[in-house]
This record gives sequence, C-alpha cells and structure tokens, in this order.
Amino acid sequence: MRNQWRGLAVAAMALGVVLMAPSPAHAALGTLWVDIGGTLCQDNAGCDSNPANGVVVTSSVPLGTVTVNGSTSSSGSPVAALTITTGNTPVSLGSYTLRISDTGFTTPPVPLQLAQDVSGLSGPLNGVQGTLAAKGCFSATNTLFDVSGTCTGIANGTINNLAGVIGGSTSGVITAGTPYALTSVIVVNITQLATGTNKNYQVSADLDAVPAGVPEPAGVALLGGLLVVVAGGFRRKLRRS
Ligand SMILES: [Ca+2]
Repeated sequence: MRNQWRGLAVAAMALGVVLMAPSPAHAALGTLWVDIGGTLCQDNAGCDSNPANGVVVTSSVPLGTVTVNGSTSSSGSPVAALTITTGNTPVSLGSYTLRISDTGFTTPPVPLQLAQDVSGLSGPLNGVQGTLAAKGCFSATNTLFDVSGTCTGIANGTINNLAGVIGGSTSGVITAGTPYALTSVIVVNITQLATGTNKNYQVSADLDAVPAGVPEPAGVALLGGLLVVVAGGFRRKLRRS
C-alpha cells in the first residue's frame, strides 16, 4: 500500500513538472487578449500562432452564423494602440461580437482622447453586406476588458463591397489614470449574404489614444491606407481567378 502511494506521488510530481514546463514556441504569456465571439485567446498561449509579444494570430473559429477564418491583432503597449483584422465566411444572417484588450499603457500620458475606427470589406460585386458598431474604452484601473470607464461614441461602419463606410468616433478628454487599459468592442451584423463569386468579408478596427487637443488621429489615415492595400489585393485575387 505504501509503495502504491509513493508511486502515485511520483506520478503526480511528474505531471506537475510536465504542466509547469514552458511551451517551446512561446517564451512567456503576453498581456494582450482577443475575444472572437466568445472564444478567448491570450497572447502567446496555445491558441496564438505568432510568438511575437503583443501580436495574436488565431486560426479558424466557427461561431454558427459565421466562421472567423483567422484574425490578427496587435497591441502597441506601452504605446496606446490596439488593432484587429479578421477574415470571415458567413453561414447565415446575424450578429456577433469581437473584443480586444490590453493593460499597462503609459503613452501618451493623460490628458488624452480615444479615437476608434472600424471598417469592412467584401467582394467587389454582390458581396456580403452588413453593419459594424465599434467603441473604444479607457480603464483608469488598468483592468482587462473594462468598459465601465470613459468610452468613445459608437463608430458606425458598413460592409458593402469595396465601398463600405469607415466608421469613426472619439471620446471626451480623459484626465486621470496611468498605467491604463484599453478595450475595443466591435459588433458585426451581417444583413445580406453574397450572391457574387466572393463569399467572404473582412473586418478591421483600430483604437488609438491621442494627446488631448490633437484633432486628427493618425489611425484614420493608416486605416484608409490599409483599405487601399486590401482593395488592391482583392482586385489582384479576382483577376487571377
Ligand atoms: Ca504572440
């Protein structure tokens, strides 16, 4: 009997060693988290295929109404910037929510304002149609996924072939809280499936903190540039097919 217990103890210790062993691909867990319609992924955990700190790349997440085929998210921590881009194939009409959050931002310091942008892209002819509603929130208590503090208004964008509306919204001036957390919440609502050849669509969102009083957030220009690049990619892909 005593030997059996000893054997169990050795087995338990061995299991503990295995569980504590670091993943060979990722040195340490990061503080960036992504939520794909209820499926959470932490930076450098097993669900993240990108070993870089502050970048999360997820593979296919089926949500029922849609399959999020892949996503890339990044955090500029300690510089306040969060981005997410997802590629998607809808199955039926309906909505789902994306969230991205990180802690420990220190730059820019308060006073600052938040600027949230969101955009969508689908096939150039008879592609997916939908609406996008995004907001960005500031957590003075540096709390992950905290949306109880100051937020931007709702940024309303659309998915409409290559001509979707880019939504943008800013917050009021925030004067206290460093280090701080940021969270973006994006609600995607698919209102029409594609009847054209390209059945997929893309969603991108960008949250930046800018020093108070700076009127034009850099993210708007960056997002516009990204759309031009992505649209070019769509056209090239269509030309090849
Ligand atoms: Ca990573």
